[in-house]
Amino acid sequence: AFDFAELNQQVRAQLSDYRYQHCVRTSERAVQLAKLNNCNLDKAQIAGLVHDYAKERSDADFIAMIKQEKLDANLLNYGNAIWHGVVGAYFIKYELGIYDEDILNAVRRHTTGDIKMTTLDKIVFMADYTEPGRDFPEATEARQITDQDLDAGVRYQLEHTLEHLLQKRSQIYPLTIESYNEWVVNK
Ligand code: DGI
Ligand code: FE
Ligand code: FE
Ligand code: FE
Repeated sequence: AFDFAELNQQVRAQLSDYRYQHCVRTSERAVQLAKLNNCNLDKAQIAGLVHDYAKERSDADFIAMIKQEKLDANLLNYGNAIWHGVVGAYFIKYELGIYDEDILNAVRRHTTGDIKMTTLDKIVFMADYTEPGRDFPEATEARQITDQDLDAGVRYQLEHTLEHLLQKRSQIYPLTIESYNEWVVNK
């Protein structure tokens, strides 16, 4: 049987306490959303726990992995905010031995969303944004919307995150824009 307690310890060992606690809350929130949306509870629990596993790795580690896996060279123009999901999935695969592509894809998509998202992708994306430790102004509304309608939650997060990034004049990753166009504009 899969040893969730062992996985917990491996995640804990890689992260500061506050980020580990965020991962635990995201896992619990993902299970809650999986129950509401008829999704596999084990995959939601695991994906929620590991989604930020690589977040405290060095830039050098990410750059080495981008090269090793021959990932899109455009990734090199971004940084930790984008890398920890899309590149982080490879650390999860090789170091934690999680080969389930449903889980790995949910991790890959948890920061930017994607044009097409599975129910598990949406659950991890929204669990990360609405776990009880989130205290930004939109969190309460985001929780209520997400509990009622998972897709509406995805639209809400994509819209508010892009707004936030524009206000900060952050560099926008192309997939972030593509997700926004698909979910917020074309729907
Ligand atoms: O890892 P978390 O903080 O739990 O949450 P996250 O992975 O969803 O988002 C990490 C950060 O990345 C968050 O501050 C929003 C930001 N982000 C999302 N899309 C983009 C982005 N940052 C940049 N620069 N560009 C993006 O397209
Ligand atoms: Fe993250
Ligand atoms: Fe997220
Ligand atoms: Fe997170």
